[in-house]
Amino acid sequence: MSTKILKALILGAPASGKGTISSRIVKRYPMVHVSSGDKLRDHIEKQTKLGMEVKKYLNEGKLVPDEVMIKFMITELKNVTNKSWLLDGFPRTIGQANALWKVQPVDVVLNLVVPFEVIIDRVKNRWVHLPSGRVYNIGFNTPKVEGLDDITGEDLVQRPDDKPEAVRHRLEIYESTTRPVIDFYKKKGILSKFEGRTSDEIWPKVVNFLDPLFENDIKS
Ligand code: G5P
Ligand code: MG
Repeated sequence: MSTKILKALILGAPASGKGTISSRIVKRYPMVHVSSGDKLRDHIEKQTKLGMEVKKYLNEGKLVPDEVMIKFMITELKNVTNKSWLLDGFPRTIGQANALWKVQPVDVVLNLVVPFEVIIDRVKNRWVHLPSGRVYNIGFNTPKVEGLDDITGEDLVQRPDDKPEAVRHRLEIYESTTRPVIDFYKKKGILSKFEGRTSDEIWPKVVNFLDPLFENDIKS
């Protein structure tokens, strides 16, 4: 058993590898991965009321308004009881960071730093399995059968917001809106930076950081 429940965030520009690193983290440590983007895409796929409301924002690479996001994500987090969690994609604005801090102060923040030119190249080759959020990248983690999810055999799709103009927009928003969130956690003294051009380069640094926090609770 862990000595305590760890509340962690993973931050980083669009396509910096948050989803990729998070899936490795939850394989190795007893944590629940809560990705705002995966959850929103699932709502869009299922055509729920929330899904219909947020679809246009995601497709254009714009942020969903704070009031919608805060209510949604804080409810999602309440469903994770007695387990360490890893939040991915939320908070993304100072308003969201303040709202989260009031209800759930976090313990550690992992900030992934990948050069923008690497990111722009990467998104062209990304394919996702919408129901699970599993991501593939041709040449990096290519699916066993082209266009199909390895586990379920269901179709993979490309994200509408991976179109070059939407990616550019997402990177601009990241610079202007999410950068202050990084400073917010830096000031709290809980931000750790993990730098690299590939997820394989970043991963051992994450392991070095998290292993001591989980001690006897490492799964693989
Ligand atoms: P998301 O879903 O949070 P982003 O833009 O923050 O979207 P994204 O695109 O999901 O982040 P990621 O999770 O950081 O990227 O990266 P990833 O999926 O693991 O990796 C990207 C690609 O690179 C994959 O194909 C992967 O296989 C590949 N890859 C990884 N490592 C390597 C490597 O080393 N080499 C190579 N070659 N490839 C690699 O948010 C989406 C939208 O939802 C809304 C917004 O509209 C947002 O734009 N939203 C919110 N709006 C407001 N507030 C919030 N809090 C919101 N959260 C979501
Ligand atoms: Mg992601």
